[in-house]
Amino acid sequence: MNKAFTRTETSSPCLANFVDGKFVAGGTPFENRNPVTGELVSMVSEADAGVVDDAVKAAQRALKGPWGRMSVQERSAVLRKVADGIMKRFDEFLRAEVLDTGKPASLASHIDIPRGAANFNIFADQVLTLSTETFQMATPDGAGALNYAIRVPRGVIGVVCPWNLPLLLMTWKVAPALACGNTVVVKPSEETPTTAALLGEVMNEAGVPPGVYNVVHGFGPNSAGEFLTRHPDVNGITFTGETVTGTAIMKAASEGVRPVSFELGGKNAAVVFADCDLDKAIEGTMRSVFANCGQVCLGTERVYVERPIFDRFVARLKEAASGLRMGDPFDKATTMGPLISQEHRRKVLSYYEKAKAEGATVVLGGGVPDIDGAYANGSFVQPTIWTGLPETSAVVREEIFGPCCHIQPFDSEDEAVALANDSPYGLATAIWTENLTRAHRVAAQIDVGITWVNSWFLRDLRTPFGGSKQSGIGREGGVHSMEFYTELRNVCIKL
Ligand code: NAD
Ligand code: 6OD
Repeated sequence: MNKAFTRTETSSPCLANFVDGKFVAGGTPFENRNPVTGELVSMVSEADAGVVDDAVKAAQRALKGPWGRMSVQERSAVLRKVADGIMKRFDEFLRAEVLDTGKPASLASHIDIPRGAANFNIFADQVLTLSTETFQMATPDGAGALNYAIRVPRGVIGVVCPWNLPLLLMTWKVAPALACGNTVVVKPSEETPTTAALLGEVMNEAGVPPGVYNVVHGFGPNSAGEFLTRHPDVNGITFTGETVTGTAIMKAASEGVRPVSFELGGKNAAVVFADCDLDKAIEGTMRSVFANCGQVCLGTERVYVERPIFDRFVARLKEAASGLRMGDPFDKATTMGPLISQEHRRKVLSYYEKAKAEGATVVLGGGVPDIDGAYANGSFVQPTIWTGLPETSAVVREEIFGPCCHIQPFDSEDEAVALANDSPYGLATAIWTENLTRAHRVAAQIDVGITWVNSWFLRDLRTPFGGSKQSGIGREGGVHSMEFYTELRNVCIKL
């Protein structure tokens, strides 16, 4: 049986690597634990250097097999079948994502899983309309020459993914890479390996040839992540994760001068003007701070509010955040899950302690919730709001990646822009104002890749997505993804 989970009568289920269309065991299995209860979800087979090498070799072979000979139309049709395959097994993907991440099923069922499928459909469309360029040039003999560019796949793409939106972020890379005719070796996060492996079953069902999509499980340094990114036959690397990991991967990619596409960390600001629609600003900021327990790269951790509405805004956000409910992710009443792991909880709580030590006013939360019973071993933390910290505080400058924000007043538009820009990161911002002239003016001045006005995480998948400064290299989405996953070759014809 070619299934993601292998099981013997005596052992717990073990999630396998997916290489050349088959599920294969690797080295020593590691544990995947549910962050809601701390219980074992499954064992996961860690790919050793040999398994990673097998996966890369299979991906190289597949470039020259039926995949490499398929027309763009055929590839596009196969990708649509992959999207259909995810939707057919929606409940299975949903359960796997919820068990791995602990996020509420209500969230994963309207974001993670449908977007996993949508990513295949959008790039199946996109590849059909991809164009290149032609230039006619004069030559001394008067006959001229014609230049035209053709697009070719880059080859084998190493795809290294984080744990916060596992299926969504992985397919956001895999779908355009495959649409362009590449093959991939995916290294999902060690925290959330299941949906990447399940997708292997869907790939087989959809008729994706063996070796086109491969999955290797494991960790970063001295494990599958490093083996993959250092592998000389990987032709390009796409990575989403922490900026510090991006730095390590960029060093690995420099051997052999391989191109990289990076979506990295953020310390995103929201700027709330006094003329905003306060109800909408509170609803949007609630999502941007607390959705996915604050573990969204685009999430807001710094909120700047114009002074006349500062006190009202703080009180309203506190009231709304007090209504968040933690518990069983499959219960519709649950609106906030745990952090991904006990290790991440220790990191977030260390910032909660720093905030107190640096003299923050703790408006809400600041610790661990009083949850007992089945969830006592979960990695829950309280939704937390601070005011009163200096802008130099580590809590205001560093990415925490938890359900928390610091709120600071401002007195002028220029001051708000300067505060928002005072960060080594530049991923996203949300501006709340009913004055559209101001919105355009401020949006143009904030040094980020993505600005929302009166909304947050409203996604058109054709638009450029990515970060400035230390938040990334390159843009994903629509044609921008295709730029990374293809190489342009110019053909010059002397007429
Ligand atoms: P992470 O950087 O710790 O891990 C990401 C992946 O890299 C994992 O699969 C990990 O095993 C692997 N890895 C770690 N070290 C490696 C190494 N030396 N070589 C190769 N692979 C290695 O990130 P995370 O904790 O999984 O995710 C959270 C981070 O991701 C946050 O910083 C968040 O802002 C960022 N993120 C950014 C975006 C974006 O679009 N900009 C989206 C989601 C998450
Ligand atoms: O919506 C997307 O395409 C995307 N890449 C979202 C990233 C969220 C980060 O946590």
